[in-house]
Amino acid sequence: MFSAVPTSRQQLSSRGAAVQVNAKAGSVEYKDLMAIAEEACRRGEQVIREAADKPREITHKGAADLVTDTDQKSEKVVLGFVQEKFPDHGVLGEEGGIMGNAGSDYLWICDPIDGTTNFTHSYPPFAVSVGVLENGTPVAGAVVEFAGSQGNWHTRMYTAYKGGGCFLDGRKVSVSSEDSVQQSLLITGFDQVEHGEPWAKNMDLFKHFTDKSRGVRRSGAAAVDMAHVACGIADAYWEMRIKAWDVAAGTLLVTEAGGTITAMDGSEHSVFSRSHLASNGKLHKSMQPIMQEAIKELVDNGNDFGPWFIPDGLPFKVPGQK
Ligand code: LIP
Repeated sequence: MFSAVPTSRQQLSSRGAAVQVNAKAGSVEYKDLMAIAEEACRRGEQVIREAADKPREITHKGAADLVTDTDQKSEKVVLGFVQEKFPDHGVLGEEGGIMGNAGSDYLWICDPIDGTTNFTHSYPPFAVSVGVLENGTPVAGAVVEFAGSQGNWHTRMYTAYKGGGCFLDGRKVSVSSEDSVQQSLLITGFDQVEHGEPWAKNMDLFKHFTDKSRGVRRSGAAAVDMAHVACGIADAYWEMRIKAWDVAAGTLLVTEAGGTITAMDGSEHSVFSRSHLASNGKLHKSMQPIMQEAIKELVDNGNDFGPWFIPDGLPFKVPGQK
C-alpha cells in the first residue's frame, strides 16, 4: 500500500504531534501526510490573516490575472514547511513551479491562495490548498477556507486521506444524496483571462444548468467549491482550464466523501486534467453526458482537452498524456 520513501524515522508537526513513520517500509502513513498538509495550510492561513486587513501589493500577471505579495509569502511558508518535513519529496507551487526532488514518488501541490481575486477584494471565499500525490494519485490533502469579513475572518478546515474519509474541522463529512438536477445546487467556475471558445461553451452550460437546477453558483475558488461538494452543501461542481494546484486537494476531499470526479468528457481524471466534473456521484449520470457533448464540440473545433500544465520531469504519466 505504501511505497518506500526515504524519510527520517519520526517527524514532529509544529503542534508537537508525532508523525509516525512506518519503520519497516520507511514510508509514511497517509494519515500523517494529511496532518502535515493540515499544518502547512495553517501556516499559510497565518500569513493570510496577517495580511487580510492591510492594503494589498498587487502585481498584474495579465489585466485580470492578479498575484499579491501574500500569495508569494504564503507559498514560501507552506512549501518551506513541507520541504523541512520531507526534504526528499517533490513540491509544486502555483507561483514557484516544481522544486525539490521531482523524481520522488511523492509530490506536494500547493495553491497558496486559491481565489486570489476574491482575496484582493476581501471577498470570501478564498483558501490555502495543499494536496499530496503518490505516483500521481491523490493520497492526502487539506483546504482551509476563509469566510467572514474584514476584521472578522474565520476559517473552516477540510482534510482527507486515502481510505480514511473526509473531515470538516475534524468531523467526518460526506457528499449529498441528491439525485435530481432539478433539486440540486451546483457550482461552476470560469477563466477570468481567456475568453475564447471553451469559456463561451461554459457560459452555455452555466445557462443550461441554471435553467434546470435550483441554481449555479460561481465562488471564484475551486478548492472551496470542491470542499463544498465534499461536505454536501453543494451537489456538483464543474470547471474547465484550471490547474493542478486548484484541484489537488479538492479531488481527494470529494472522492473520500463518497463523490465521483471525472474529466468533463467522462474520461479518467487526474489533477492535471483540463476539465473537471465533481459530483455526489448520483448526479454524474445526468450531468456528464451534457458535459461530454460540450467537450466533444470543443475538441471537434480544434480545442485541446488533453492534460496540461505537466511540470518538466514529472516521474509518472498522467491519463491521456502522450
Ligand atoms: C481561481 C480558481 C477559480 C477560477 C478562477 C481562478 P486562483 O484560482 O480557483 O475556480 O474560476 O478564475 O483561476 O487563480 O485564484 O488560484
